[in-house]
Amino acid sequence: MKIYKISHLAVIATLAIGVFSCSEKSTAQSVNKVTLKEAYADKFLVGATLGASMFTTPNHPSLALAKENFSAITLDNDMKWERINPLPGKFNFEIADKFAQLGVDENIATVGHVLFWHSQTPDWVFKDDEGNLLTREALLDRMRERAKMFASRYGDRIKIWDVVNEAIEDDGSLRKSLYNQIIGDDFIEQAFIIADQEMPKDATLIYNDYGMNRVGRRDTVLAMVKGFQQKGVRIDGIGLQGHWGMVNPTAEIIDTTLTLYAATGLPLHITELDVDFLGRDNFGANVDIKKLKATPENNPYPDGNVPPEAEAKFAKRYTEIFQQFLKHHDSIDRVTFWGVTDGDSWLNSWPLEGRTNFPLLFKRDGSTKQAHDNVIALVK
Ligand code: 9MR
Repeated sequence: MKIYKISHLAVIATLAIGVFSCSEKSTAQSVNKVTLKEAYADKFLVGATLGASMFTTPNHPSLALAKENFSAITLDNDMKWERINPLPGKFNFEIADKFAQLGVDENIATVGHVLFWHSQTPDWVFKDDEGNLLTREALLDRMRERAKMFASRYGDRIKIWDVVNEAIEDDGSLRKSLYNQIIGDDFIEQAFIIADQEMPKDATLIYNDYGMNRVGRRDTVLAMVKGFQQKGVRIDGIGLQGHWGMVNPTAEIIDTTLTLYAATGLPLHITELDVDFLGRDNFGANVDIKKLKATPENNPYPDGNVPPEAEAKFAKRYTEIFQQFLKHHDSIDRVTFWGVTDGDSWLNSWPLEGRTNFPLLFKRDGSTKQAHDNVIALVK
């Protein structure tokens, strides 16, 4: 059992004490409603992603909601290479420091996102002083420096790491990123070897990707994990992002997908869950897709008022998703939502700029949706 599971148990203990000792002082929400982290405490961690503004805006409401409702947190952007280390030798640790400390102060598991990703990585990372692409060895050295930096600054506090993100295409081929171009087809393996050597031994090292149910990607990931296990290359978890639609992937496909990944013996992490209420089933979560325009057809509720029938449909979709997570809870260590409230979600500006989307369990005003209550009712 990983260390973050111990803090998970602490959540249950704190709860038990809380019920007897301080119910009068608790907020209305915690008296009347079981929170997500409480409801799922003996199943898996329930997480949410936090953004920089939650740390820089005094009393940001999403931060308070995160503390109250979630047992794991991830930073959406501020540990990415372009943010934390935009130029050689220049580091911005302010937000990541606050994030890591929040985890300690609130006894919330923290996730390091992300060591190596082709996106949001500055050009200088791949080039030498003359602007030429680095050699394989020079890039591997640069990656090692980054792993060392994270390990020395956060290794004692952040115990779950997305080591490589989105390196495999839908059809199962390796993404032709600069990492792949410079290092070669063993880029993912080299990244995990570096992470194993540099990150603490009690950290959970994860391969993370979207569309993990797509047969091409799925079979490549399964073969890769099997290969790592046979060769003794350390990998500690499989991350399924979960940027899903209102219909796809179906419950049946989620079931099959979780069954197949669980058969590797590695714990599964649902790392970036949201349901695209407005529809995007054909776009996946590929950040390279060109941005389109919002129209009244694809942005039907700009004032935020969702009709009850649509709210009920959304609740039903989350219910079927969590039914699958519960069915597979022995294999799942964490389910993290990509954002706290609808207002925080990246889906308000992707793939269409300026939409009012509704992908999460908390409304813009912080109140809970029927979907939230349904998800909790499943474990009562
Ligand atoms: O949530 C992030 C958003 O604020 C950024 O604009 C976007 C840029 O690519 O990245 C988002 O997070 C992504 C995550 O790091 C990796 N998986 C897909 C997520 C949504 O794009």
